[in-house]
Amino acid sequence: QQIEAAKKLAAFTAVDNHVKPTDKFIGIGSGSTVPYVVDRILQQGEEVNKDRIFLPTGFQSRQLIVNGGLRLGDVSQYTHIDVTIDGADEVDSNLNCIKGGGACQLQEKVLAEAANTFIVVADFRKKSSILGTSWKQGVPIEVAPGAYAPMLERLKKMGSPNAALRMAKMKAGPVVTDNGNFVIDAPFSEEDYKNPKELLVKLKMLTGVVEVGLFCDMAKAAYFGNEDGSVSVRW
Ligand code: DER
Repeated sequence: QQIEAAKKLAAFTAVDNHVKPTDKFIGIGSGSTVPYVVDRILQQGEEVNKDRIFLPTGFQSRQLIVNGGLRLGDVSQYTHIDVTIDGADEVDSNLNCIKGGGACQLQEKVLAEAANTFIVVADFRKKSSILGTSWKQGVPIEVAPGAYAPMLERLKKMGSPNAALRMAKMKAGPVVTDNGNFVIDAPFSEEDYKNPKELLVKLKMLTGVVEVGLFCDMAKAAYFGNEDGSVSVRW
């Protein structure tokens, strides 16, 4: 429906604008918007895709590449890639993103950094001026299992009283990431979200942090599908 159409529009527009025939190494993000990215890349045809290598950002992303019959590559072998396209949970007016709703933010950030061009694709719900406006679940923090309890206490003292361990829905116990870690979701105040880079640095200093779902100064552009069938681009 409207949201799916918006995701598809953002993904198709981003691929058309940023996946050139000469691009050989392509990072594929995670979530429910990136399947449209793969669909659009497949529409570029076997001729151009047969010479490309696609790098995943997690198990779901790897499945998209394999199921699409595309060649899988690992960032440990291809450390400099042409373009990575990924979704986001929210994007502010300076292209800072909250990511990690799908608990894949470590590998997503690795692939975003390894790319010459990092592009975000999202539906209209993700387009905000300040982070925390639409995404209320908080900053996803991947944490080593042995450190989650003390980290929760630290987070509560540093401005996230509602920080919580992310519990699984179809499995007893917490969500476990592709890397075998837990996720803490830590909501912050608008004041904190106004300086996402500062918040990111503070969170990275917590003992046991594996990766923080704040992507600052990384995206080159963000494409949003709108309710009215138009697409907005933020540079
Ligand atoms: O976890 C992530 O960062 C993913 O990119 C995900 O949050 C994107 O969300 P989507 O399913 O709305 O595309």
